[in-house]
Amino acid sequence: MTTLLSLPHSPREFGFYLDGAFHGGRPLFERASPAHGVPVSRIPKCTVADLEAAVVAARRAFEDRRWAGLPGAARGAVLLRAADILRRRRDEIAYWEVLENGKPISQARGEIDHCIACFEVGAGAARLLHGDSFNNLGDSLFGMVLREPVGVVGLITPWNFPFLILCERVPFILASGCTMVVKPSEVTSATTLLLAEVLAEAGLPNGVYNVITGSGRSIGQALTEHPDVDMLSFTGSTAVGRSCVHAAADSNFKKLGLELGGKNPIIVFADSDLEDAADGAAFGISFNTGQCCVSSSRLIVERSVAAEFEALVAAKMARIRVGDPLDAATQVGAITTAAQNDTILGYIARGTAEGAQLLAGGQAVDLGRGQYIAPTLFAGVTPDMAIAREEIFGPVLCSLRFDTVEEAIALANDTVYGLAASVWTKNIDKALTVTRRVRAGRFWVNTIMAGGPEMPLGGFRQSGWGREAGMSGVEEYTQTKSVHVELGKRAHWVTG
Ligand code: TXE
Repeated sequence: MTTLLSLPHSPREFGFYLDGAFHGGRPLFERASPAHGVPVSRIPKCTVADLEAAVVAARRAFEDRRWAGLPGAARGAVLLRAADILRRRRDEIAYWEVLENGKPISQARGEIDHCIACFEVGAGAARLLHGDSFNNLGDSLFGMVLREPVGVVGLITPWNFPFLILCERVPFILASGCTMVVKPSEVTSATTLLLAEVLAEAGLPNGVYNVITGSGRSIGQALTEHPDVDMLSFTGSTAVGRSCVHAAADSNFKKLGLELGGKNPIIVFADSDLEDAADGAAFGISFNTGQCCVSSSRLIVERSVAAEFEALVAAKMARIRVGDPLDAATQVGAITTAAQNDTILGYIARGTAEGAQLLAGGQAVDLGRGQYIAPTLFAGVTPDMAIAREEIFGPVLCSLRFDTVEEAIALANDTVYGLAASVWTKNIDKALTVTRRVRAGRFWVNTIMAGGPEMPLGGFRQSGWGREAGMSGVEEYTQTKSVHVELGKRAHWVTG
């Protein structure tokens, strides 16, 4: 039996969050549910002056040490309380994630569970964060390496995992002692604002977490250029990532963390459990409708089993339940924006025009309202095709074939990206050789999309800079200070 949640009767109006209070009075942007086409939220279009005020509040909260000056245990306690409140509000936050993003409710609930874990790991990281010491500099010199928070962080998040990407960063930024100004995607701002309620109830001091909503071109750009923001963490397109690098260079050389695109390989050897691997391939590209930076979008399959394997994947794709994301039985929901929907359909048309063969999907799914695309598999793809090279960010899997391990590795590395990769084989030599030689920040062997916030996340090459989550995630928001202490009397330089 499945349950279908209902839509809100009218759109909810949200305020932006500045220095511990919600504010209104700005023109509103109305967001419609991409799955249903009805308005669900009204989000303020903040001004650059609002952003300015938020940076001032975050700066004040950082400099007076109301947060950074607390023991790590006290910061950890706030994060643990936030985890408890998220547990209590899990279904409500998941519901808003569905309304604005279009992802299935069962998936959204699972994501909130992951977010709770992020806060718990962040709480531990706050307590464990430490520097280093050098006891080997000779008897007269002692060295300490202090870890200090970077300062005011600007955080720009995308629409594909509005709450999850937020929570893979916020607890770690807070654990480090930094303060922040968050600019969520204009189409999925609600849950970032709900987190403000959660953090306030958990006891986070005012001014530490601020949310300024609005467009990327105005508010996002101003945040990247702001001279009083010490670090910027950006997740989104490679093009905007590049503009963040320019903006940092042209303003104050702010530190950058970037998580950008991917064109992630899933390598399947003939000796793997083909049923398992086919399920992994169908899941890896269909999860979140393929709007996922770590989606496994390039299938690289050993030629001797390729036809059999592609048929297995196509059959599984045909059985995936695409539907209303408020239905608990749905596995694949709506495409989040009309622009993204057009982009994906455009790539599907291009794949056909380039001569690839469509084995599954390949068209929009008509549910009477909203925008949906069927999980799609192209066979006969060659490395020069646009569908094999460019990030589609939709449920479109492209199959390429190989004969040798070296060829598989070369195909996997034939991309400007390096976010994630997956290899399927029962042979330990092949598994480890591929793992060592393929350039990607996250790797899965005989599984896909597995993991928790204990492990660092991030990309090689044009997929980004820096690492989020785990101890690496909290260290990312710190900088080290090397302290040299003279023990006893220093030998004088001026001797004449
Ligand atoms: O991303 P944008 P879009 C990829 C994916 C997708 C493509 C375009 O391939 O098809 O990007 O998506 C803010 N200065 N990914 O156009 O524009 C914006 O408001 C500062 C991969 O939606 O990069 C939002 O908050 N900020 C990806 C955020 O940047 C700006 C996730 C992301 O939007 C800005 C999303 C500017 N000039 C898309 N312009 C991943 N790595 O997971 C926009 N923004």
